[in-house]
Amino acid sequence: MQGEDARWMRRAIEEGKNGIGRTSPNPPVGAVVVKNGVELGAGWHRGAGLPHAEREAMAAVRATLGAAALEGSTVYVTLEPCSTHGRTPPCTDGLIEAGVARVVYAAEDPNPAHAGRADSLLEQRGIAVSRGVLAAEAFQLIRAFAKVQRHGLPWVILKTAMSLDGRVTRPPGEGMWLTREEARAEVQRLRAEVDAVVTSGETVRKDRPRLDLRDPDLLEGRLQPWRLVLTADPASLPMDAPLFTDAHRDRTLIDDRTHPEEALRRLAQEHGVSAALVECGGRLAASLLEAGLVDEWVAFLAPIVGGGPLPSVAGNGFAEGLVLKDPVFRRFGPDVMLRATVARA
Ligand code: AOF
Ligand code: ZN
Repeated sequence: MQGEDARWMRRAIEEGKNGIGRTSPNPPVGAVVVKNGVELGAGWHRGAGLPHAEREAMAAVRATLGAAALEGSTVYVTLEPCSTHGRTPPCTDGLIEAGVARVVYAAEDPNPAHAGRADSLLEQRGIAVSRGVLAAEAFQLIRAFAKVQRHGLPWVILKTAMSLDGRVTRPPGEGMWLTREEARAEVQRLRAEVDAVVTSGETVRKDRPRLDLRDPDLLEGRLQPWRLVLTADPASLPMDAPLFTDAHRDRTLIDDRTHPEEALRRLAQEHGVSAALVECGGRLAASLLEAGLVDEWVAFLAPIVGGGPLPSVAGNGFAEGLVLKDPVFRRFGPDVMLRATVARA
């Protein structure tokens, strides 16, 4: 039974991954309906205001096999089913009405409106409940949502790139890119994972970046990310730069660089941002690390000698007590990427 449960939960997690970068302020969630060892249907939460994963999975079963097929089935869902009305009706009611026999979920809902309520509501109606199956894996799906629920701040991914001599520039006349197309395609995928891209006024002045999604496949079912420029001197921003003039300029925000925590808090509270990607120069990178605002670090290393004065992280003492956990290395063309979560020792 336990091996079976883990197997189906893995399947539900795979479904849930479809929602990454699409569901904020809600979490990505996946669900699978199983009966007699056979998958009857699966679904994932497509966005805030749309049906939750377990309702999507049950709807898939109704559409192909009819409502009666749900009776006596087991529903695997990566997150504890919700139990109060939000934008949508409670999933506990949906599961009860469908006549399912058993509900297996992975992670507890960090939203206090739902946390810890599903078990007794379902059990009172004769539905067996198992919780915690693959909870750690499923938590990876909701870590950004959990950060906002617990701290009111988005999950922040810092992206840096540097040459072998730790610089962010190339010799004069060689162009501005350190990394090649393969690594830059990965940065596009990173932008698709998040709801906002954060940069500094300095970077906007120097690089005039677009900080948007270019690939129509990545844009499918997603909005362009918010773009937040942190600056102490808004008057010095080049208002003819793409961020302020392109088709989604209404999703560009300017905030006070001297209070980055407040700016990030506003992103979460006012713009529904669960995850943000920081793409900036060394000074802002260092100040966010020093302020303990970074949750994950994606560092690219390019096999060139840059020269020039600018290191990819330019600060003092930021490394005190910082540990990088669960590092993953990957190669993109000639470049190398290290991705790890940032924790305090
Ligand atoms: C679930 N299944 O697929 C998701 C859940 O405003 P609503 O109705 O969309 O409710 C949002 C809350 O529901 C959200 O804060 C989180 O606690 C939970 N998300 N719950 O049972 C799902 N996405
Ligand atoms: Zn729900």
